Amino acid sequence: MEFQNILTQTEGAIQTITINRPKQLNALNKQTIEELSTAFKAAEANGSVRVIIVTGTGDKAFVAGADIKEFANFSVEQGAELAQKGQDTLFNLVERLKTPVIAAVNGFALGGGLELAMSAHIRICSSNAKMGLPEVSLGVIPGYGGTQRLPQLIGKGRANELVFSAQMIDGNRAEQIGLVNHCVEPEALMETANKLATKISRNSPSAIGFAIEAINAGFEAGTNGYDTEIRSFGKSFGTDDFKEGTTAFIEKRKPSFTGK
Ligand code: DAK
Repeated sequence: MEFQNILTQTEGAIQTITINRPKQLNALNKQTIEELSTAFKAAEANGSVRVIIVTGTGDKAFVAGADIKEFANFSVEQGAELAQKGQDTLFNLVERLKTPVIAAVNGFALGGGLELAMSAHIRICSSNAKMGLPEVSLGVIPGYGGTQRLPQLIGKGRANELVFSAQMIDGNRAEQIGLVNHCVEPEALMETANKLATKISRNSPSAIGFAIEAINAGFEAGTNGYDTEIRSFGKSFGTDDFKEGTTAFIEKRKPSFTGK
């Protein structure tokens, strides 16, 4: 697949998607959002990709936000329409993928950049990361799910403070408050993400997909997460992965999962 603003690289079961607009600090313009959407869908459809890592080119920025030059002249209608479209095309899509996504946050993750990282299932950042939702300093609010996912991750009070103050926090603070799972030195970022991805890739893809569905269900209005868990738990008994996992245990060998 030909992309202009992103790079994809697959090694074994791990696909790395790199946002590649370094001159604009990897800001998300419309085309980049569309390319990311296409790449994530393709990775999910590719049965051999078991974990996706998303990161940004260089060590200065993961993503410095939505492309300010592009949305500066939007009207009320365009704003709402594009927020809906963006959430469907990329941010909700990522959160709902059955293939786990790890965001490897190198440098600035601001606005739409942090919102993308928060849509991922797991976040690892480098100690030089700078994260925040500065939208209110531009006269808008976070429009790609930030007002919902930030309080889910760090609690309402802390989210209120970050959003209202538009302040940035560094990687260590982000780890302290649970915004990221791990904060590591910049040179260890990709290695740490890859190690975790490798660990995840050895487990049952179908069970991980069911787990993502059940965990997400608990955060969806009008959905009972416990009911989803019961249904998905039942479904997992019908998979080849379940047969393989239990047989391998009994035979005292490592399982070889197919994801079916
Ligand atoms: N958009 C476009 N270009 C950006 C950018 C951005 N978000 N961030 C940086 N750049 C560009 C700069 O304009 C500059 O380009 P040139 O002037 O050289 O052509 C280049 O990247 C390098 O940036 P700086 O020269 O500013 O680099 P510094 O090291 O001095 O500063 C910085 C780094 C990250 C502190 C600074 O660049 C900065 O404050 N950037 C903006 C951060 C920000 O406010 N991001 C936007 C957050 S709001 C929507 C839904 C959601 C959203 C919008 C619309 N709809 C549904 C419509 C979300 C909005 C946001 O993300």
